[in-house]
Amino acid sequence: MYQDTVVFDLIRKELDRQRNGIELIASENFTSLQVIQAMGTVPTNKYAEGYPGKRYYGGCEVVDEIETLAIERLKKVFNAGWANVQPHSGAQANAAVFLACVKPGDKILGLDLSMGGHLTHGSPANFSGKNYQALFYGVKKETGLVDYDHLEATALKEKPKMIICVASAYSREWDYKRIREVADKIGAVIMADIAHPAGLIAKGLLNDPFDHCHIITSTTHKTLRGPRGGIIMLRHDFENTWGIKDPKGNTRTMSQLLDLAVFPGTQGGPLEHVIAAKAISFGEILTDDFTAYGRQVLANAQAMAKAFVSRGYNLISDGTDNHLMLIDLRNKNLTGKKAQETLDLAHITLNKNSVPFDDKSPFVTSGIRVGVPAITTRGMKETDMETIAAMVDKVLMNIDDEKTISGIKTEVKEFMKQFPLYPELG
Ligand code: DSN
Repeated sequence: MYQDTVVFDLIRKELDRQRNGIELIASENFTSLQVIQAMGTVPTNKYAEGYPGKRYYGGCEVVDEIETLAIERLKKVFNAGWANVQPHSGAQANAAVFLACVKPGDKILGLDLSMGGHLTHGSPANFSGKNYQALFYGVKKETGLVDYDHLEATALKEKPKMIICVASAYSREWDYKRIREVADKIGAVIMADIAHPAGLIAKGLLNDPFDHCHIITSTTHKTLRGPRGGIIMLRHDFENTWGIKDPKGNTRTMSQLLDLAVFPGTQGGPLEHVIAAKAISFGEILTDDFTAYGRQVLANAQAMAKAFVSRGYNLISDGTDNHLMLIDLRNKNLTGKKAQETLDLAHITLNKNSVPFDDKSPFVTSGIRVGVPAITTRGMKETDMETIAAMVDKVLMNIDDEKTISGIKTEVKEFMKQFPLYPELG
């Protein structure tokens, strides 16, 4: 039989890259080995369009058990009343919510992408900006904090059908209660896309959006530390109070609408091997070890922020409440693009990021986003944040000095030996 060595060699190369580098991309993490193993298993062979007990194919009795387990564990993780674990990604989860809650041409209100929002929250380049009338709120220039007054004024004037909150490059807490008060004044539904802080919310380490926001979506691979994928949840199964009916004119509960919007609305067969891996990661989140992990993420983020501030870096909003920070490099006379590309050479990975009111394009940017979930999984503590900030600073302050950068690359490799990754894989 044909045995592919080329692809497996590349996978091995990627393992080495992950092992030897410092991963500061705020949306990445390292799953447990059992999560990885589950993804390479036989449920990948199974078609299971539908939901447990209501499938369009025979032979689904085992994957029904897997998917039911994933749903029940996820509900327990977030004290949710209902969950759908089938979305292939966060974007797919959000697409399903749009399909269930708003009609093409309806107004939606989300955080501007250039202020920390997400593509699927109304960006003109995305389905959410192409099919709907996207309006945006932002952050205040002086503080870097969400401008809730602007959000409220825009909502009252424009009456969007849906308000979207939580972000991909925002380091502060959210006032979900205030957003709900606004939404209630205009009868809007709130979608909280908690992809970034989900793992911290799950452990009660950040404000809980579930009682204030009608629908919660997330990815499973960021702070939740599971396989790449998406989820949708409700704590309360809201009746349809937004005038949405099914094609036959029947009023449905929100959970029924969302299930239909995932399948058959936006997806076909679910990835049951990934759902198996999701179930495993949800089991891991329910343990005390994950609580300790979440606490360490917060402690590391504080230590990292302090280490950058002490070196003269400007943090948007002057700090962080969660797992990430956004650094404005303009006072260092650097672009985000140059910083990202040069740090890559030293095997320190992060991403360039627009800062609020950026004067540079999204391809260049004035900032970088730094996150600690992945390095915390590697076992790092507060003192290691100081070491990493010092290495990042050395690269950025010697941006065209190849010798210094290559020296840091060697230091990074040596440093990472203390934090083994998947030693079982040899
Ligand atoms: N691309 C993700 C991030 O980096 O935040 C969001 O989907």
